[in-house]
Amino acid sequence: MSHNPEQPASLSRRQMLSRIGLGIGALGMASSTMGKMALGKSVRATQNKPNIIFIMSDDQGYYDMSCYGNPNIATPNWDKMATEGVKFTSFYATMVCSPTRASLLTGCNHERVGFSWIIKFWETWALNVQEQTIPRMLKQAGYVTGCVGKWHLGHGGEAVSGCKGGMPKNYGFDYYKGVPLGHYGHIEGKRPHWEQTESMSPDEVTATSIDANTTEGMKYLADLPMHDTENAVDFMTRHKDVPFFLFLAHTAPHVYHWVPDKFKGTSNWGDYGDILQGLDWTTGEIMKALKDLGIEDNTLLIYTSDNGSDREESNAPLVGGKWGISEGSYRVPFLARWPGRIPAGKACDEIVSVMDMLPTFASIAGATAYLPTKKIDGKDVAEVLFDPSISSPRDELPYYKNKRLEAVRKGDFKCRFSRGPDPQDPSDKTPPAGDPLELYNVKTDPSESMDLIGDPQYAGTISELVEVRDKWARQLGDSLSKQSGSERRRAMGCKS
Ligand SMILES: [Ca+2]
Repeated sequence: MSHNPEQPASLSRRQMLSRIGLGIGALGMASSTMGKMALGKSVRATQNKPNIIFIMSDDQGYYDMSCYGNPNIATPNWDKMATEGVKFTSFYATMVCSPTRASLLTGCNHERVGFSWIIKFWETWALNVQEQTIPRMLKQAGYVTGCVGKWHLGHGGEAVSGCKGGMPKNYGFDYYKGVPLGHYGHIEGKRPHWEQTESMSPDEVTATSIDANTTEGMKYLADLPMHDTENAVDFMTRHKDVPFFLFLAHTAPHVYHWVPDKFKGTSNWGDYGDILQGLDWTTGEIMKALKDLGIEDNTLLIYTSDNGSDREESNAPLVGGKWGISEGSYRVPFLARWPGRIPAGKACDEIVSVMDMLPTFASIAGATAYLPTKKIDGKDVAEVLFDPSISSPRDELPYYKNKRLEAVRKGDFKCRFSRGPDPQDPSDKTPPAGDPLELYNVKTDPSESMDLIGDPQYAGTISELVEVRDKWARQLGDSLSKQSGSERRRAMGCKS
């Protein structure tokens, strides 16, 4: 068993109330029996408190929507979001699941909050509850907050049975229903499906087993985006009269590629295309619910992915894929729609990052009084959403891969740094670790196909990028240059 080096030695005692064994049949039941619950401190008074729905898929690449150029799939609902809102073409997540989610919720680069890599099945660390988060901030500003779907920010280890301090309600969510890891985790054996209702305490959870090795379990997991969407609509319906924040985190199109029955054979792109078309349909259900509930014009709806696809063809024209620092790993689709506030049918190539969401939502929701007191990295990009022709306040971005600062972008340029020659291979002539290795203009050449490193006219650009790299390395560390970073904060342990 490996341990996250960020994890402190003292571990809190698990106090988890679970009622395991309800059976698969109970899973599809929506929580409609709860009836209307108004947890918000105030009723919606003005447009100053719009609802915010943030939908994030798992491993969906830049080319996995027809509005991003893929002719083999039909994604009319994402296309509708693009037609009625703004399509961003330089939006950055991170290279893998947990770091992006930590970055989203805290407004920080994932390295700042100790989230260098994925939380594995057997690991017992979690996002630190001391961090201010989007749901806690918005809750303080009068919102009701819900999370549905994939969590992956702390689960307590092998049993995946919940851990004090590591579950969604510990971070400011009023409601959660979903899987603690991804749907893929269930192929390893029975894993739980958690629910934390509005009336439960933060450490309390109802856990129901799902086993992907049964026909019933696999069918349920294949249909998980539909079940999660049903639960999301249920949450929206319960709280339509107060401002709400909903984080809908889908488990698809991550491997394994289990196709919902309803969408089998519907695309021209195999099982994977069928799954995408099913996911697109669920976004249509969310938009339909917004309209039916009469809250469409007072809701900011965002759709994005947590990292690029591990299928390179899903990231075209970007190169590389999940796990790395190429554009195909970090750069993902991002659509934002808010009728009457966000202009319709615009594209925006300004740099925006997942870490910008927290300050942006604070601005949009009138919650700036509850911004984190600790340092964050996010920028308020609300004005870019409202007017995509203006410059983004973000002009630089570090590309970390598990504590290695392998690239930075500033303005139009991205420099990749050497990881050094293979010590086992004397013939490897790769430059020393940390040396500038490749330079690309990723605005005009997002495919990273024309290396400008040897062109003397870019010597100043390279120096500037090295300065940016050194600044981030001093703050958040860089194992390539053996710096530990003076501003890193810790994740936390959550094992009993
Ligand atoms: Ca992912």
